[in-house]
Amino acid sequence: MSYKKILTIQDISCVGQCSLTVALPILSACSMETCILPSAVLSTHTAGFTGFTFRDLTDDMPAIKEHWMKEGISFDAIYTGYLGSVKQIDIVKDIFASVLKKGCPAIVDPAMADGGKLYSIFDMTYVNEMKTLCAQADIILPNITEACFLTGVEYKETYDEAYIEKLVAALHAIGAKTVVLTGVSYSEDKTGVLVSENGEAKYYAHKKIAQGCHGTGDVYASAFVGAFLNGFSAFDSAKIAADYTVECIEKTHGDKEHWYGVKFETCLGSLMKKIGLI
Ligand code: PXL
Repeated sequence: MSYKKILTIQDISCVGQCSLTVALPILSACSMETCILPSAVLSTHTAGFTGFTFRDLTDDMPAIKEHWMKEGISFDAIYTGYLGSVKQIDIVKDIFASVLKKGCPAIVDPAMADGGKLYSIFDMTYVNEMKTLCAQADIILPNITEACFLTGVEYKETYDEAYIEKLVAALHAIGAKTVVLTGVSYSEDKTGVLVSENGEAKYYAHKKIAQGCHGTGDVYASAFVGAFLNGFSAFDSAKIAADYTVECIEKTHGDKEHWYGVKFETCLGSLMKKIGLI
């Protein structure tokens, strides 16, 4: 496998184990050059902390891209997560068009919602703009809440396979090519991921750990991207990322002080083994 150069665009939450502080170490462990474009700098993430600072970096992004273009810098993949503003979504589309190598994947995690609700800084204008970014992506990784916001399908806590089929069809209808839908659970003790591409859907179920954890969406997406760029299929990458995320939750579960993220660093060796890097 050749040495790849990936760009990931998401915020820096200085404390909280999410977004870039998760993506950068995980992708580096997956043996690729990881370049970053921070969308915003926050003192902490926004889920559970109050009074966080927020420095929007939207206005810096076009000049950063222009400089890369002047230097002839381009990427083998671009992976986006939490973005700081509606305007940034347009800038990201321009970045896809100008510095992503031809035929290389644009991977979008529409990180904006969970548990039936949008994260605190987002509104429907942001959702509608995110829909247009997902339409340009090769792979999207929404959870069920995000999928419902993107498609207008009603959010449900309990559902059957027909509901998930309808949700996935609606995601493809907005233009998404490969859909990796996370948090799909048909029973009390299991959850899983559904991968739909080329008219075929495959489901992988794994253990559900009762307590919900922050930051697991970013751990999951980063591990998925790491495996995918190492040559695994979307479905095998989804399985590797799921098993790794479960291990991270298990390492964290039970530590009441550590409510804001998962101890993903303690399992990086295991992820590297699953990918065949060690
Ligand atoms: O993707 C999770 C995430 C990332 N970044 C920030 C967040 C959250 C979740 O709340 O607040 C700033």
